[in-house]
Amino acid sequence: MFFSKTAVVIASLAACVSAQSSAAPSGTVAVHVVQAMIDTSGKPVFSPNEIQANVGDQIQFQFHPANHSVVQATFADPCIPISQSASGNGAQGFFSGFMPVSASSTEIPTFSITVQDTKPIWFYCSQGKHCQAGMVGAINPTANKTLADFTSRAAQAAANLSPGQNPGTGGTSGGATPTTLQTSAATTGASATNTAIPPPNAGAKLAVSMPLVLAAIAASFFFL
Ligand SMILES: [Cu+2]
Repeated sequence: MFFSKTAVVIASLAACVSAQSSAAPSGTVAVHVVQAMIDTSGKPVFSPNEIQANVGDQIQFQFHPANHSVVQATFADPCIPISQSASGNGAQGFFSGFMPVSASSTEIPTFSITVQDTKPIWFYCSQGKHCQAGMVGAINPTANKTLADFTSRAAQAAANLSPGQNPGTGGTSGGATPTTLQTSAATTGASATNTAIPPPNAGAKLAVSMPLVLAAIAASFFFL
């Protein structure tokens, strides 16, 4: 019966969501999904933009049209890659590369990191002026280092840089993807993987996509 199947799908999704807020059961990993997207008001955002995660949890960024990225920053320098930030102390950090996605795409590209310590992790989108516009986020922010503070300082940032980009060149064009960085592991608080999943466009596809997501997550562990 249709309604009972729907209920089962909703129940399984609810189970996935609830698993994100506490430690994952032994032998599994908690996955926090973050959408990189344009919201209904036309604003570029990460949704959610604030994540509470345990060590060992994964954060999976899912990329929607048109072209976003996720770059690790320091709290002090919101729209500058941690690798180019004076406050980064030489850390490499993660960078998804740019993720161009057409409106008719049949896949959602994803980029995942694994939380490796309890320190706050700060990130932003390096497309155009998305960082200044508020497309920023935090994993495990603190009372002293808040996402609100990070966001307000991002709005004042002089430039929005991708890794390898010179401040003198201004904003990003969105075309170039430094492939050497795209799948590189981070040295500060997170390790990263790239993959893609089918979009859960229709309710009927949800039951199919969840196992695929889990398979992708499982597969990613073999390559770490
Ligand atoms: Cu963006």
